[in-house]
Amino acid sequence: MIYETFVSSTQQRAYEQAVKKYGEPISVVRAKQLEHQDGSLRCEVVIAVAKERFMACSFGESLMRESREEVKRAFVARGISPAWLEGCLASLPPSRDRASLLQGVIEAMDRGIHLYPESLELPKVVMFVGMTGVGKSTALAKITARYTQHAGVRVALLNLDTQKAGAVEQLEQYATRLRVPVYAIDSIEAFEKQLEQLNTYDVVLVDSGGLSPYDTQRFMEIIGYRVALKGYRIETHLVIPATLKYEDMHDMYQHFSFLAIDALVVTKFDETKHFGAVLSFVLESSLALSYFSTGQAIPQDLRIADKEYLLEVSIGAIDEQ
Ligand SMILES: Nc1nc2c(ncn2[C@@H]2O[C@H](COP(=O)(O)OP(=O)(O)O)[C@@H](O)[C@H]2O)c(=O)[nH]1
Ligand SMILES: [Mg+2]
Repeated sequence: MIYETFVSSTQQRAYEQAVKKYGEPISVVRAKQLEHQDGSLRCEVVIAVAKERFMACSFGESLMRESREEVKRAFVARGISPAWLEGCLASLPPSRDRASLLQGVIEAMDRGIHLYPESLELPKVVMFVGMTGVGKSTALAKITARYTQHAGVRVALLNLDTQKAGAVEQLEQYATRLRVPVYAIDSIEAFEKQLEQLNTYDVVLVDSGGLSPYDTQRFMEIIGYRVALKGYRIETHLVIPATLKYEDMHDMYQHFSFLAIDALVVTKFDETKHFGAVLSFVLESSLALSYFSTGQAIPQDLRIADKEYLLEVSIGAIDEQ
């Protein structure tokens, strides 16, 4: 047994302090009231508690806080957003056990990553948007190769990137290799006309680079309308490289926020070793992942997005330290 003294100006208050710390029932051993020279009261309540209860209530809180901080630091060191971690740790049942906190965070990450399954509901228009140089055309070529593997699926490419030097030739080269037609489109009118002519195609992949946001917006409205009229589904994928800073990923998303983004393609997995920014962005934006690009080679350097891979590269071996 441990004897602990609570002091306050009234006995009631001293007793309440003890209850606040230990909860009820409490075994009071002694209560004493002393009067100071200035007339104020000093009231003492002495209680008896079992040693385990004393340790748990005296040090449990600070141990829990310490474990939580330690787990948070481990993830922050891997570039995971502190704000996301705060929210996540606050939602977990309090624990002093570091391993169970780590496990809790990893499970929350697993639940927080959403996937966008590749659909063969045809016909459809698949549109890739993103800033210049992020890897849209390369990823589009790889995905074109995937669709052409399905017997009887007719695939065509539309290239709206007529501004970036060499972009038309680049896509033409890919298209020749993949044996699909490609059309360079320089206006919304040309797009409408071309889509009309492609009405026997099942998958029309659109490389949208080079358009200003305003044009993209107008363009999307028109294809939304046209495509729906023809019974096409539309998928809009935002393309972001894993090499970007977290804030830049948010800015890019913001830049294209006028579009209804269905999915996120993450490129350049091979160009960094730090994936905390991507993982944080995925968790905070809740965007569903469709593909990962892991290199320049077409078509092989492509993965269907999967949670295990993203978690492995971003926080692998975090529990072995
Ligand atoms: N290392 C690496 N390079 C990539 C990847 N994806 C694209 N690139 C390269 O990045 C550059 C820009 O790609 P591109 O597809 O033309 O970008 P776009 O302007 O968005 O269409 C090219 O040199 C690509 O080969 C990737 O996953 N890994
Ligand atoms: Mg391009």
